[in-house]
Amino acid sequence: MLMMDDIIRDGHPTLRKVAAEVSMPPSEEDREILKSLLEYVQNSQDPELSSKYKLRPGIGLAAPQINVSKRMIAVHLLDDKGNLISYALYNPKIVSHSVEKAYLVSGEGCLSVDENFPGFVERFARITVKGISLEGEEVKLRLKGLPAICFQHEIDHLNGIMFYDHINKQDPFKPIEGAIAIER
Ligand code: K1U
Ligand code: NI
Repeated sequence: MLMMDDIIRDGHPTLRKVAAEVSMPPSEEDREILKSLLEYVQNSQDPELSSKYKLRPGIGLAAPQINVSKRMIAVHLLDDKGNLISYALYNPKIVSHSVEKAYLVSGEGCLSVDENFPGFVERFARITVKGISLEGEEVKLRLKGLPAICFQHEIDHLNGIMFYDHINKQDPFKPIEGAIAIER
């Protein structure tokens, strides 16, 4: 079971690397790593487990955040209609995206960043993601709202990009032309 101490923090070189593709079929070790990412986000949202093990709640986690530079992510959250969006994917890829942009009004946080970085993080409003599930099936997801933002945050981790890289340094709350403001 992953703990907060397993999560590397900002400044660690692995967070700035481009992660390697996972070869298919995955090894038993890679399967265990991917399962552990999903288990962390699920446990961290359970009030009893998060308090017992001092887990910072998260809605997603990427393998580089546990110092494994391989293309694996887990996402576990409710969409705006209350549907559970829960996926653990190997080699996730954004295959298409909207021209329209979106951002979270409250900004973003990161389990690998202890500091607060206020500001708007520009994202695509809608994305289509392809990847391979834990069961080895190819999945194709059409996402918008918070799930789309979360997948972009996690896929950025696979490319060595941190959320604050997208914040305007001179004017962190500069309005983003034509973008959808997402409240949560
Ligand atoms: O990748 C990570 O560090 C996890 C991060 C993902 C994320 C944050 C903000 C926007 C998109 C993706 C987090 O989960 S930070 C915690 C968080 O946002 C949250 C936790 C519990 C409930 C609701 C939100
Ligand atoms: Ni993060």
